[in-house]
Amino acid sequence: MGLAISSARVAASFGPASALTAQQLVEIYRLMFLSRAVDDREILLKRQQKTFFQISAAGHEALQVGAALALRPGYDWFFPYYRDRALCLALGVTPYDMLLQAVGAASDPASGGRQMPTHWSSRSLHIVSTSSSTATQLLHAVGCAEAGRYFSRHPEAAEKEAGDYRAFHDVEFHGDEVALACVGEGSTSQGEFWEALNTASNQKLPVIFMVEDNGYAISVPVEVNTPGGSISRLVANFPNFHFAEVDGNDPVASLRAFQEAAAHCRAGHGPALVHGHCVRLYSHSLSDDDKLYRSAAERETDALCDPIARMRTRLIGDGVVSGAELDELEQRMEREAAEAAERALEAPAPPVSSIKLHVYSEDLDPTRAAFATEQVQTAAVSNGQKAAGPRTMAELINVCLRDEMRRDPRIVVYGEDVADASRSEALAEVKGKGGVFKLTAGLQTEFGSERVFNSPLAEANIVGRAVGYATRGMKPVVEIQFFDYIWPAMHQIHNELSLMRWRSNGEWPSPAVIRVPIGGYLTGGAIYHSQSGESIFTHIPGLRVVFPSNALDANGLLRTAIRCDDPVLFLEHKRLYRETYGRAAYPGPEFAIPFGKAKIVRPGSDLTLVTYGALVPRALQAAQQAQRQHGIDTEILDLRTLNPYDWDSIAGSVRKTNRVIVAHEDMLSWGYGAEIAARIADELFDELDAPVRRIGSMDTFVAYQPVLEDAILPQPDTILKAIVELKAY
Ligand SMILES: Cc1ncc(C[n+]2csc(CCOP(=O)(O)OP(=O)(O)O)c2C)c(N)n1
Ligand SMILES: [Mg+2]
Repeated sequence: MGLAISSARVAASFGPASALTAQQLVEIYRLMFLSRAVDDREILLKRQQKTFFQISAAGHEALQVGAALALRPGYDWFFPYYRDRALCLALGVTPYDMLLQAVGAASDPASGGRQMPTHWSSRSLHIVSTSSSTATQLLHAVGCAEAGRYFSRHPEAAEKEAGDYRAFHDVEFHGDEVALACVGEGSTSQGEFWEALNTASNQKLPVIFMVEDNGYAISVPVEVNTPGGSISRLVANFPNFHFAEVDGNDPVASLRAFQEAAAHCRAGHGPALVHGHCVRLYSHSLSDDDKLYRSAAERETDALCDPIARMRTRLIGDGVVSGAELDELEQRMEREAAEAAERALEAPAPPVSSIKLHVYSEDLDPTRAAFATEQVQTAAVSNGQKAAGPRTMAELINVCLRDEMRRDPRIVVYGEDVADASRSEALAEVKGKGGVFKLTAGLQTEFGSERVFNSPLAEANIVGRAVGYATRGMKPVVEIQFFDYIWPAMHQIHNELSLMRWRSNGEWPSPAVIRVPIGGYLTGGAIYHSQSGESIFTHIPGLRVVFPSNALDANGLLRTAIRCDDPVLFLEHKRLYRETYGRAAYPGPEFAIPFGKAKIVRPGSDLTLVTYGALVPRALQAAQQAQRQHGIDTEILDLRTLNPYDWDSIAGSVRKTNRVIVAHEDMLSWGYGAEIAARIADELFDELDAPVRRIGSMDTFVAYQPVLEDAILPQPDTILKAIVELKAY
């Protein structure tokens, strides 16, 4: 036969796997072979020290090509992992694109030279930026599928809005698109795998999980990761799933398995899991040597299963194509890989000046004056709120959520216990829960269960899905019930949420808001309901961190957090939720406060006290005593946002008073104050008449017994003592 084969994919015209044309069969072979040729070319470059890392798809090509050809690039959504070269080639990523990433070129379309090779991303193909973390991407696929379903039911939510993040997020949806989530068999041990299956199953989401089972996770064989050795057996009881186990060395069987899986998902029956058995023909990566832990016999057995050799034999044996024609095709693919490498090696590296680009949004700066809106008091009445009177921080946060949800249909609110009642029959007769602190009370009742709902008790699930929602242009405003339990979500916050924009060179922003009750002074809160730790999060580039001390600031800063285009950690001090201190009248639905603007809550001339959160009212108490008892006039600066923070206001105040204390509730050592104090010492040394002082809690945990809690956390007396000592220095 004549081979009319181009290097471009033969479109999305693959019919049923049972009726493939000769040309389609050869196209499958071409994609598999091209993937191997690019791998081998990259290995050569790495050995020549022209690239810096290599990991291959060798042995996985058949399964991956089968998956890709069952789906539609730019229509369906793809969450690949690092071994998915053949998948991405078949979706439309070119060998040149791949080699640009291998050499770390500025023009690498996936990351601009920021990520290792095979860390895929393409907006036009709907390949969402992938990290090196195993299994995090599965929860993104779940959130992505939820968002697609939401838009198809609420198409009006896709409309653009000039005044906020929506201006920069185009929405695409069709109603029957699926999300493909890929993972190795070893990585199914990660909790995030099970958390993703949980929600996909419960919500009947159109997600296909592809488990690429090559029997090894680096050097660890499958039976160590998977009890009984078969992930298919372990997952078999998840409701609503379509399950398939397939010979992943056979591309036609794989294609059939994925076509059936896609049909199940597109029909709205729920998710699917395709467990493909394949082989890892090379070591884990070029940094690994599998001869150190695999027997020669085992490696030889795997080599005999090489899906490319098998497909070649089959095509020739079935008379689809001659050996000579395949020889010619193979040479052409090798040439294509070699030429792509040659061109990529000439591509310039990114300039050093580009490093800081895309850490945060360049489009929408949350420090800008546009976020400093006027109070619109009249709106309070038209918005159906009670007559203006002092409202607690808890109330004004709840009201802000309600106002923003009315304004922006892309907002969803979820977390543990945040719904009024998950069972709709109960909702008719009960008042509703609305969060353990009642911050989300009434939201489900007003906005319905599609926009306000309970998550499983799994913090990585909450944040991972938020990344997926944000991928599609939605605005998840999620709650972690207590700061003390944020740690299971830390992987998603640090490696995914905060990094998406930078690692994809600006292609995939992830502007979710995470609201978190934080802090102690609860009298009995003890170790697991009193934690602070904000500096751990201000140490993460890409993440905005907000920490209001009063009702009005909480309202205005939460509005900015929701409207801006960066991920925000919004810390709410539990002790301040219902305090008399800091109550305020409802400021209206447009009241916003820009990030990075500290507030002078008490002007003074003798010394500066830089603080935030629950230490603001305690510092005020101490400052009043210092004035009364010692005649010391303390200026108190409430930072309000910790990243960004208002250096200009700190510097201005220190220049005026020449003495400064930085005070926070969190532990002293390595705390937030260490950075501020170091910068003051560095940049304002000449302005200082005394050393920079810091106040924080003891370097321990917070105990249950109130006598101990009082001693551990900084009190007004602690602050007063420091003020008096510093003034006398
Ligand atoms: C969360 C996390 N832990 C550890 C690693 C290091 N690591 C990279 S790949 C890998 C093995 C993965 O095995 P498997 O899921 O079977 O995929 P395979 O590489 O075999 O395709 C490990 C431990 C990582 N990247 N991410
Ligand atoms: Mg594996």
